Amino acid sequence: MAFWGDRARRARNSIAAIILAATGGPALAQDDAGFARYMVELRQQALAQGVSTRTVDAVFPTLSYNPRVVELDQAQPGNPNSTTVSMFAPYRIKHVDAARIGRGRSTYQAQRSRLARIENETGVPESIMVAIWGHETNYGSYTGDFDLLRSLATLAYEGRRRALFSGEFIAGLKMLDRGVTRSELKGSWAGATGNPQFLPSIYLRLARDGDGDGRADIWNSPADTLASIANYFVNAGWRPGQPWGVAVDVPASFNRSEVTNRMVSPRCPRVFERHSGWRTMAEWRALGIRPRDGRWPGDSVMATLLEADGPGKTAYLLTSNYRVILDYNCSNFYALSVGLLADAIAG
Ligand SMILES: [Ca+2]
Repeated sequence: MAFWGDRARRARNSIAAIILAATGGPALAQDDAGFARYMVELRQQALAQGVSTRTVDAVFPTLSYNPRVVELDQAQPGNPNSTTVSMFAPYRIKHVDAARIGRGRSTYQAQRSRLARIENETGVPESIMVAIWGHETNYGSYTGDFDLLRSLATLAYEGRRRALFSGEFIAGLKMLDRGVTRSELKGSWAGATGNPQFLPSIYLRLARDGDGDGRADIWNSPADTLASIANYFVNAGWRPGQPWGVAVDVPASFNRSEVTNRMVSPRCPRVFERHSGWRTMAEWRALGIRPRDGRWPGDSVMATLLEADGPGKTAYLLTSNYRVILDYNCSNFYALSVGLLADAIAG
């Protein structure tokens, strides 16, 4: 099936490339010959950036264009002209469900002493580490089976974000130089690998050895996985002792224009444009915002307001620690779900 499917697709792609070339459109020929030509260039880049000849010689002959990866990349949502604002509630029901909370609690119990030690060392809450693990790979039960280097080489060739993916491809080669095996280098179609779904550059920079055997094994070792997630959070600026945020009620009379955020974030602006400007918790209380479950960070803590399901529904006041979760994956639904799953696991 795959054979015939790929052949048909290659034929279509070639025709599309000819039409595009004839009409003066972008001539991004997505075929095997173009891929092979680009691999010559990428090989030179890898060597120039210090990857060993041994690794380069072992990997390049095995690489081929993966049309499935390009299909998945092009099916990504995120049309910049779209004005649809989705609601959080349906996402929450699907991602913070009883099964994921239950598995999170048993993971928490099973890793208890390890989690406590890492929290002591880093200040990153145990429940947040577990919730990230749960969200990324359902606690390691699904870490992806795409050949990472084939995916990254294909995405680099596709060219939509070539600088990003060629860099990640070369970082993947450096992982092999560090002793990671090719069979371990599996993951999502978009190049994330292991229990915490790190991109190769993140692995090189932030993965940690949590069990003392000298290697950061984010594929098989829970200790290394949790230590690596915590290290990511420390590096992204997690503030110990502060919650990610709290669920709140907003009064009917609330004047939203008073708290509008007029800054445009250079990083994922569509995620941040749904947030209000920053106020202290004391200021939010003075504006009539009330906690839903009694929890309330200190009065001087700064937070933004996010009405993820629109006015009249549960809203959230979000601290700078929420931004750290967004740093891991820049999506409000993702970050809210991680925070809520962490609370459910701890509670
Ligand atoms: Ca280890």
